[in-house]
Amino acid sequence: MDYNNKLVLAPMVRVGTLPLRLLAAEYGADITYGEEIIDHKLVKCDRIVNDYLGTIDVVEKGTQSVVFRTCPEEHNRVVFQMGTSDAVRALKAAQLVCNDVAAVDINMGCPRSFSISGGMGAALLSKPETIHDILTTLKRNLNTPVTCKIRLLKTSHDTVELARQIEKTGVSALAVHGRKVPDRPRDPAKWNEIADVVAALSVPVIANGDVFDYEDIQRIKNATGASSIMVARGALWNASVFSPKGKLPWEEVKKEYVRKSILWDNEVKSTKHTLKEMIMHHSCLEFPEGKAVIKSETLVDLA
Ligand code: FMN
Repeated sequence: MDYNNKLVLAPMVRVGTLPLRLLAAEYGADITYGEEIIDHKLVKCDRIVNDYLGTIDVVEKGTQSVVFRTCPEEHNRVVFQMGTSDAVRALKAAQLVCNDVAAVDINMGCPRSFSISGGMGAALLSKPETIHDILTTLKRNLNTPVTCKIRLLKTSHDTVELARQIEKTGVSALAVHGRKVPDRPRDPAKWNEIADVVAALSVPVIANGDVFDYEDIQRIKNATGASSIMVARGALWNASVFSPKGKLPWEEVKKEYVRKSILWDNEVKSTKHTLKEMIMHHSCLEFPEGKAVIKSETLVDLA
């Protein structure tokens, strides 16, 4: 996969399922990440061809819950993001999905206590040997491109050092979220520190943080020197952020999102969560629409 000059939908838990990925791509995203899925969960799953929907489903044994759903239309642009702390388990998990996706990405930025306590996400940032093990094991054994996504370390020097070590493992690209582990989402992303990584590496760096409008894409490109840009909240709130024609009214995007959720039989929890996030940003959950979404139990209720 070519990682230059691309607009990228960021990985987002509960949000980045098939309907949002397809919607973002329709509006102009070139690469679309799925939500992070933990390797422990994946190794308990089966890969099932769903002839009815025309999808490939990764389904948890026993519960039959769909952990990941993809379709041939997105095969060349969907990135499977995994949470892991162990090379052998990561490989076993990745082998289940690697032929159905364009790349496998390892999350090295998640600051939630669940990830950190399991040695995953941002916990990996202070374990360069484990990073090396995981990435080289995946690289050696998969034919699918391998990438990872990091946060900034305490100093720019430390981030660049780690990024150089990651580059040596043979990853196809590195996404850098321009915040440090203790930073909150409202803290401004440090585009200047992403620029230091871009300047030091030959491998494509995907810059991430604080892109909310199409114009911000050029601003972050100028500030970081990165040619590929990743968008999370901007796309959650209005997936048409990727459109060079400018954003569509969010109500229109929301309707299309619900339509796609029904077409692809998206998990209710995911559609509900995503709609709540959209409504909280643009309107208010206390209004009748918000209350109705909160009460909904099925996709039909949500529609
Ligand atoms: N980052 C990951 O690497 N994996 C995830 O699964 C993930 N889930 C997220 C879920 C939500 C709802 C949000 C808002 C962010 C999530 N992130 C995750 C972080 C984003 O990918 C991104 O790095 C961060 O939000 C900064 O980008 P932004 O300023 O465009 O929002």
